[in-house]
Amino acid sequence: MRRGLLTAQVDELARIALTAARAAAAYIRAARPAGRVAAAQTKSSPTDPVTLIDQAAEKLIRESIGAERPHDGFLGEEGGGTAGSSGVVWVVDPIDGTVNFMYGIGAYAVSIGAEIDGTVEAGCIVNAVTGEEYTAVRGAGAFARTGDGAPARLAAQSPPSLSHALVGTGFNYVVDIRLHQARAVTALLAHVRDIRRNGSAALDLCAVAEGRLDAYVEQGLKPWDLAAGGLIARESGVRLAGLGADPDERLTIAAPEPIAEEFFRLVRTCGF
Ligand code: LIP
Repeated sequence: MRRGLLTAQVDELARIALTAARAAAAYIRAARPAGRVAAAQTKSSPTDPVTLIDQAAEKLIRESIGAERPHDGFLGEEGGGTAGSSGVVWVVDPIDGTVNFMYGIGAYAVSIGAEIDGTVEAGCIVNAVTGEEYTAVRGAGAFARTGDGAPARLAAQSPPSLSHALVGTGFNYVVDIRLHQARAVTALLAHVRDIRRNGSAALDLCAVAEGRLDAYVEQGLKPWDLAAGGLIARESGVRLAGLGADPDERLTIAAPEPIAEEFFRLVRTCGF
């Protein structure tokens, strides 16, 4: 239940998020040099990078949102958490797909979610390479916009059967966890069409929402990986779960009906 916020106020949060995400995506495009981008530092492992552009993009987002909503909380992948007093918390990944960004692989995005009392009420993801925009407000649907076109409503598509499902996934930056995940994905592969490891959880969830993937499974997602993409997927008709009812860092699984329940059962038996 939204804390006394009217629909118009949540729509305003969605507008603020998209304005900040567009500005950050434009900055990322302009700031990225040719060739490979160096890591400024690493986090969970030597292969978990942060670039100066990640950090600058998050600062830009924080300032853009803060200028309009100075009393909100903020949780960013690079800068950590800042408490607010309004009940609204912005959950931000300035570049989801940082390794893709470093290598110049065209799949990295700005992801911004607006959370109220622990529930994401509005969110947007902007592909920083193509400019594609994915937006959603809880209960009002999910939309995709390319170029100057009008936003088109997203309705997830289901494959004819689980054996025809193209499944997105990702692997952890910590090698022991990655090896465990590789064994689980090997077991999964025997039952689905194929997997795709695109390198951005946010864009993978958008891909399920728009039918470019049939399902998604990943472990280790942080709140900023999942906030906006989880809302966009749900609002397109995709079901999400974890080992239990809700997706979390332990496990995030996503698929549309009618394959969702069968896919969830399969994932939970493959050893994730
Ligand atoms: C990434 C995720 C991706 C996952 C990577 C990493 P980052 O986020 O979007 O799906 O497999 O390990 O967590 O680090 O680029 O913001």
